[in-house]
Amino acid sequence: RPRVLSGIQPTSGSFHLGNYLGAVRQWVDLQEANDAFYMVVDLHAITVPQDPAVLRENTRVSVAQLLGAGLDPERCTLFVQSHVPEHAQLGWVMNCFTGFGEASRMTQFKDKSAKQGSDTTTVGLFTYPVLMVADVLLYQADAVPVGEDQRQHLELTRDLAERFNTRFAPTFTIPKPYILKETAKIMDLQDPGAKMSKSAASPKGLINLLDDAKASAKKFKSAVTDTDTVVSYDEEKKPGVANLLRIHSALSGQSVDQLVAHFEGKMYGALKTELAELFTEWVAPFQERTQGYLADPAELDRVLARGAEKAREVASVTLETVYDRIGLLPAA
Ligand code: AQP
Repeated sequence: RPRVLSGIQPTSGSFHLGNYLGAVRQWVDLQEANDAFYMVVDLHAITVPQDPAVLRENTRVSVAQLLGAGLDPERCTLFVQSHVPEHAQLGWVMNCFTGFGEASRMTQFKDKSAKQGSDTTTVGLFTYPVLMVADVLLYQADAVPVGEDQRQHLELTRDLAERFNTRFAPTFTIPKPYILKETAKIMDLQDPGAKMSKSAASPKGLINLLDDAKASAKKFKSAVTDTDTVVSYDEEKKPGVANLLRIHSALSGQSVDQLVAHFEGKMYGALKTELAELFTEWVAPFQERTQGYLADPAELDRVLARGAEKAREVASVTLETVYDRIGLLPAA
């Protein structure tokens, strides 16, 4: 069975709709026919300041949300990144095979560090993509389901894997990004030129899955569109409407063409109201399941212990091969 691997940061008390539609939904689908490894990447989260108690709690909430979204620990391996020390270990090795210039070209780092300023930007944030390289290569993943914003990091992963394989011997599977065009980039509801992100300029543009559904419905209803009135799909001229249509399509299963026909002769308000209803219907059982998992911390711990054990079985083999290939002396 093909191997898939992906991760999500526990950096907020709730995933947002972009995380879900861009990544987590595909994780759930892919667990059926693949050997799937999914993790909450707490080591990535500490590249920016975190309150220790909040980080610990958010890690649990993240795991509960993944289960609430439909991950099944019987079908996939679900774990926390720091429970598998091989990530940090291979991360260091891959740092030593990454060019400084190469790492400096990562646009996510450039954007984030420009916002933070050089005194608060950590070296960890700079090498974040290299840790992600290690995350993927440890599991010999064939495919990595992510949103569009991770494409460049995946290209770095492929480059480093090829470099290593050429210099030593075939060691790593070269992974492919698994990015679904329709949901690769969910946009901010208030600023359809920017991707939906937890660091959004205005909370009104961000749909958090664990927020009160009524508040989210309001956000859909006040989404920024344009001065036209016809519901049609045009990413360039009508990015706000295009984003709402793509979200509707993802939640309802209807194609964008079907939706455009459905909303013919209706105004934007109809699209927004329907979308608010669709989301509310979808999110209620998701929230209920998530709360259910959070109410049983012992079960959550069992899932994570088993997940880490299964992950280490694979990760330790890769790390041992890498250490051997590069010439580290095995411990006696
Ligand atoms: N807007 C989005 N559309 C589609 N996919 C998205 N992803 C994130 N935003 C969108 C995908 O979600 C997965 C987890 O990403 P992450 O761990 O980087 O989550 P995050 O830090 O919560 O993402 P943000 O909100 O984008 O954070 P900041 O503001 O810190 O950059 C990934 O597969 C990602 O592609």
